[in-house]
Amino acid sequence: MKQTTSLLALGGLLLSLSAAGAATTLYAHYPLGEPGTLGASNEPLDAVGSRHVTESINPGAVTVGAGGATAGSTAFLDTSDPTNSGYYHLSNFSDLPDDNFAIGVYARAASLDAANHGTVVGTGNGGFDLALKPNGWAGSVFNVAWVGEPNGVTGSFTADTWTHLALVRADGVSTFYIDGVAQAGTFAGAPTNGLPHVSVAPGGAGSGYFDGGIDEFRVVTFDSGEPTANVLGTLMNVPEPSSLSLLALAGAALLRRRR
Ligand SMILES: [Ca+2]
Ligand SMILES: [Ca+2]
Repeated sequence: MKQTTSLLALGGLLLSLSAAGAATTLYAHYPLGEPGTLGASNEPLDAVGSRHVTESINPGAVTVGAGGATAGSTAFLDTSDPTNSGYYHLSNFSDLPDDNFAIGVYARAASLDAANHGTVVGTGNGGFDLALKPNGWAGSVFNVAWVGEPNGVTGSFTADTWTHLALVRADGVSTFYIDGVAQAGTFAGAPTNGLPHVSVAPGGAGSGYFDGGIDEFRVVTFDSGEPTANVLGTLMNVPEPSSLSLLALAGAALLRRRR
């Protein structure tokens, strides 16, 4: 009887966890390389809806790399050719809310050389921007303010190593995350979303084109008060750490009761 009660409790916990997870919603997902996820000129296609990124700059220099940044990915977009290449779309992020939303992407580059610096992904001029900059991986509200250390986080870059970058605006506060870890320095202003960018900064400009690997670009919205672990878990496509530890606790309780 005790075991039945425990199993019911565990079932209830699982239900509540899945309900909690539903409070983070995928707004767009660009797998970037798997069959059917790129357009005619390797344009990033949205797997959630139809927010495809269809305007291209020198797309002939962009290739598809085999293997991916995570277990859930088998291919990625490779912009490492020195040619300035990138993708954008004129308007299809205009209904992305400016609060309780987040963007995330995996990126890597061969070196921190200036030639590789540029926007990895972004949501427009005045929107969120994840980039490689002189100090390392960088978050900003483009042309408005850095989120975290200016010109990138010193020591955050390792050559040829996939790194997850995320910007989360939760209840008015924007924070830059590297591999799921919050970086010092937040920003309270509201981003202006509008135009998705991949491997090119809004407006282009000489140093705006990222040269490297780009994988699994996700954009999410979420409810006020949503645990950050759930938001990052969805962006990184890994189980939420909080859920895993809760499950471990529930499992331990069940085992204790069985003895
Ligand atoms: Ca991929
Ligand atoms: Ca390039």
